Amino acid sequence: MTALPIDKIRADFPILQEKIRNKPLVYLDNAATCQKPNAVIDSISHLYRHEYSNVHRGVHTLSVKSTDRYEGAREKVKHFINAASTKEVIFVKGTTEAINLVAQTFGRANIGAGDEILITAMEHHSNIVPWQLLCQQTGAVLKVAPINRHGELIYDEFEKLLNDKTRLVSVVHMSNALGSINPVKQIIDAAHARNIPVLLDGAQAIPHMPVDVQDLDCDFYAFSGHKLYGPSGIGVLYGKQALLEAMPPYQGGGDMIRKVTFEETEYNTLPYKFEAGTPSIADAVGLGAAIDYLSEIGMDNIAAYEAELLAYATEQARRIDGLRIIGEAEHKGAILSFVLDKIHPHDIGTMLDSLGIAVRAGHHCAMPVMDFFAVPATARASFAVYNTKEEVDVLIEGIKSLIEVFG
Ligand code: C6P
Repeated sequence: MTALPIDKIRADFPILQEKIRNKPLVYLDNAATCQKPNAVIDSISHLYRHEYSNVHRGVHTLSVKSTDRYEGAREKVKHFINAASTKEVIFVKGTTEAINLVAQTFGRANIGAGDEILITAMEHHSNIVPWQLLCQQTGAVLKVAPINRHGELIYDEFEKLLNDKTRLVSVVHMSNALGSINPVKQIIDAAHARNIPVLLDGAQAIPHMPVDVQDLDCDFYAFSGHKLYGPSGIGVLYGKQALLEAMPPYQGGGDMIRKVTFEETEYNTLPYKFEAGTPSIADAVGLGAAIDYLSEIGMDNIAAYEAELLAYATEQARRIDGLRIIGEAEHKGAILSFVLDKIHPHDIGTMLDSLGIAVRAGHHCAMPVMDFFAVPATARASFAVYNTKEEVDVLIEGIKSLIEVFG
């Protein structure tokens, strides 16, 4: 296996020492949310204990300290995704809010009746419903590029759907239900050849691989802090500066204004134009700490380690009679979705929990994917940098034992 100091990494995550039902916790629900290292927990605690106040509002020492820490976190995000400027890094609640923001600002301003928005058949509901709402509001049409039985985008079909009416392409970078990694550079190049901007839903990709928004040349990139070993309640919308400048604000309130009279309001500059109200200050600081933590390990190292873990888990899972993997794309991130003959995924989840193993069972907020594969739900094991081959073995043994008892 790739040489990462896994014991040391595991020791950084206090929750991994917990016992669940008297068994050592095997946490394999990282795609839903992943656990937090001491560095993140301590950074939040330190802020609240020593440096906390509101940001951008006060001249007093604590407000200045909090502002520095909050803006410092923005700087860390900028470097992490290689944005050209901190003006392009908008703090939001998470991926869901980031996509809704684009739909209701860029979308309302640029997409009208008869225009088309192109997504794929493997999207999370967060990258479907905001566009359906926009279509209801504007008369635009949602187009869906199909996937194949491996869970891969059928690229040729995607390209055929690009046309003069397409105003935006919005695709998932890595699918949460299948693990498939989309050919996003190819998608962006094809869309840009027709002057169509592209949003990437990076909720699942960002914790598993290096992301360089300038290299990708995406127009928007959305992700959540809580899937990146940071706190919940914070996420990022990256947008190219020129696009963000041209977009109307999302919400009105404090901080997003420069001057207000009853007749007229002048909006603040970027990124504040899109950050109305008191932001999630401590959560942003925690996200900054998570980024420092991951940068020290190295995203390339994480990607290589998790690829080996996934390959090992897949090989073991394929040997189990009656287990069907849902999502076998050639390019895949560290997600193993599966179903078992005769045992409902919810029962798989409950029974594995009794062994201390946390997996997610359900439709994973991707009901169209479940419909496509004609399953009501799947069980999903999703891996993080702190997981081990030994934990994969525990999972595999757990699955075998429940097949023996209930299959
Ligand atoms: N997927 C999962 O268990 P939020 O909830 O805003 O942080 O992220 C939404 C979201 C958007 N896109 C993708 C690809 C996602 O995976 C998610 C969240 C979790 O798969 C919770 S449903």
